[in-house]
Amino acid sequence: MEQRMRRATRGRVAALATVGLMLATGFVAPASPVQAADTNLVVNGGFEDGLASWFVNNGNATDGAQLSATSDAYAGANAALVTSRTTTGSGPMQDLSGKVQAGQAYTLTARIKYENESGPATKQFFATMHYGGGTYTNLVSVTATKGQWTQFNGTFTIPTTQSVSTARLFFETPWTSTPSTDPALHLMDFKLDDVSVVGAAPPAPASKTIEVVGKLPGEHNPLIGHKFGADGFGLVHDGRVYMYMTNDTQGYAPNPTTGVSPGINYGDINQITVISSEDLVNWTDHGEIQVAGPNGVAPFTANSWAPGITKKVVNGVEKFFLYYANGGGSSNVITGASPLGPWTSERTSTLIDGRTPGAEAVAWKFDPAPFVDDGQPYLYFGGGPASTSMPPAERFNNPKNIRSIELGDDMVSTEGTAAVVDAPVAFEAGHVFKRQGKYYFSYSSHFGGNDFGGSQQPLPGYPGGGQIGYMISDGPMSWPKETYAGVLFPNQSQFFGAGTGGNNHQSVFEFGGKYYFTYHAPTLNKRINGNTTQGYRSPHIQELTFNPDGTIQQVVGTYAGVDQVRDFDPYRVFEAETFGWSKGVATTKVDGSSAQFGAAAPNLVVRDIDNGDWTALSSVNFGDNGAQSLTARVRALAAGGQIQVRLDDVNGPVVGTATVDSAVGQWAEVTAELDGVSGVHDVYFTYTGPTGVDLFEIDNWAFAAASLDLPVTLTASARCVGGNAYVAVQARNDHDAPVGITLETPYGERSFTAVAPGANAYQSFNTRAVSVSAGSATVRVTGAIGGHDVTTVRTVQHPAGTCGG
Ligand SMILES: [Ca+2]
Ligand SMILES: [Ca+2]
Ligand SMILES: [Ca+2]
Repeated sequence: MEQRMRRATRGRVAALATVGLMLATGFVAPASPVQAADTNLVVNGGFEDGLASWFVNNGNATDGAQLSATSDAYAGANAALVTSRTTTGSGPMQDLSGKVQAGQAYTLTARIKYENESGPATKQFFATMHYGGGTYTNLVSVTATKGQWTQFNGTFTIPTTQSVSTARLFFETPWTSTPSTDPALHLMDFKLDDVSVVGAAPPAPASKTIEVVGKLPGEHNPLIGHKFGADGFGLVHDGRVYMYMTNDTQGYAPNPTTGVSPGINYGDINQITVISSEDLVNWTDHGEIQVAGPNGVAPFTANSWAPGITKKVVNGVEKFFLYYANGGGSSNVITGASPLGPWTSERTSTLIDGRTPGAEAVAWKFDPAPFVDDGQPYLYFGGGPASTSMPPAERFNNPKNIRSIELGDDMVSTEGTAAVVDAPVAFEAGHVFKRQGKYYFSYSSHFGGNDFGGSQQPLPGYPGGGQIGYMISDGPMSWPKETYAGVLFPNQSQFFGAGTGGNNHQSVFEFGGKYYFTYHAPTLNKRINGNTTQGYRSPHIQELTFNPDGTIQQVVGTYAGVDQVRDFDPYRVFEAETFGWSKGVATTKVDGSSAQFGAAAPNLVVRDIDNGDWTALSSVNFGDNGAQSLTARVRALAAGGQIQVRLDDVNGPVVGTATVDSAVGQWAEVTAELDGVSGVHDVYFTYTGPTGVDLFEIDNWAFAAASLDLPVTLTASARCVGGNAYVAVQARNDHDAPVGITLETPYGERSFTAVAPGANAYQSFNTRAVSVSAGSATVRVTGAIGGHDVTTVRTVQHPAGTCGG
């Protein structure tokens, strides 16, 4: 079937190639769109980097050959040699997907040579494009003479209707279904050199930037509106909450025209997204950890879903252990020196897999959630279809598919045998926290179906599909079904409506004396695409409250979310990738460390800033004395950009403007003088400039407080007492609160504490000489202004003085 398609395609292609040649010879050259851009799309076309970027066509299962480098080159030191060809299509291939474009014309050149003694005196060769499936198009052909380098040199135009999502260029001999009947004629070895495909530059990758306001001003869910994140797991460390999430944005690929992405493919995901906050409303984007895959921290794993994290002191060093699902089959852990890394792998194979004692019957050995109880670490994991050895009703109600196991003191090994967590209607997402001596296990329930014994009745009180149930126990490894306590959170679609159903995954953390519940919902996906969502999930948080008997009050999902737990402090350097709300921007990791989080932490910048885009901070406390200026570290990308500072609304009054007039392409600091900014406000940074271009990127911000000086009135004099000259210094406290005052002279110093408003500090210093030259005294005033500790240092001059002789 496939081969017949190939044959049918060939005739059509020859005609197209002819059209291409007409274009190239100038018949309609003035209209040709391609001649302006001379970009060679082929990498390593001269094989001077060996076989890098080349492989053997494997479009059909029967295709096969050996590819090697040869020093018998047309040019340079190397060419490619293909031997052991099994089909006529078996030849050197390079992937041009994402580079060539429909409707564009390209010029293809290459040099080819064959030499087999038993072969024909001349032989036709094709340069062919495989567009995926059974679609092959011959682009350019040449008839070579045995033993001589012969040049491919032609032009081809890709039809406007051709899908180019797959486009793989290769070299072959003319097709026949039975090449083995005459291998000398059909399957000869050949050499290839100097391959180029020149034409329009590759299109820029489609933008992933979320253009809608995904988190509405005033609302606190979803936590972020500029990217997705699922399976959030909260960690509290050093006054901040860190959220680790499955990077749902990784495979997000909105169609540039429709704005709709293909549905989420978990197989694409091998990164974990990290955000953090000290107030639960303004979140800093720390980017992604490349956990799995060939370039990952743990390259022996392929995926990184559903992270769980904890910290523990091991051998005197505090470390952070980030567990994750390597797809459904196993779980693993990487180690961080801080919540933001750097990350290393202490293992060379997965932590939880088919070898884990007690986990043999668990279908999906995933969703690992760590819990440390007074230094003893545990891991909860598992889920998926119930064992078919159980009766259908039991498979449905008590599938016994989740496990608990002790971790070793090193946190990267297990000890003993995993024990069953008999969670009713369990599916995935086990998690444990402890409160007032009781252990709480929460989990996500299954959706029924054949994996759970078909259509069955849940037992009274047991969860429905896709809900978060929980159990309360006296021990971290003791979870009989009798510890089941109810549904802690119904399916998110109950609160967020059409398009927001599906799986869920939760965690619980304690912060500032309150408990918080994390879950996900495709609410940002819904804001982008309406009720037909594609499965891209966003992190949410609600407060978790308890009844007097320790049971949990069922959580209600809201866009309002949780209260901001503290005002934002603007008087420091803080990352621009921190915001409560945003519109139209994206972030990207850059080289170098974070000005706010230190040398070991990654640094991001805000990018894709167009005219009209904005970012905002919630509840910024400028204090009574107010702010004097804003400094931004920016990289101009166009002339004429500005940063406007507004209060309380995206259309609020502009209280300061920074003109981004620094050199294009260079990082620089720009400053806005601020007028009348004091007290607590939401702050909107609105971006303006020419339309149609990215204006600038922003790395970090710093507000400067209005200058803080303690008011004081100083006087100094010289006097004569008993034949000695004295220097007298007086300082009056003009502040509205008590201050400390120190008077310093070459003849001694004196300190006064708690000098009341309007009161004086006074001291007459004996010079122990009959005269004193004119000089100065230093006065040091310490106090507080608007909650800030302030020291003001002033000097005061005194005249010369002589005791009369
Ligand atoms: Ca070469
Ligand atoms: Ca933008
Ligand atoms: Ca930054």
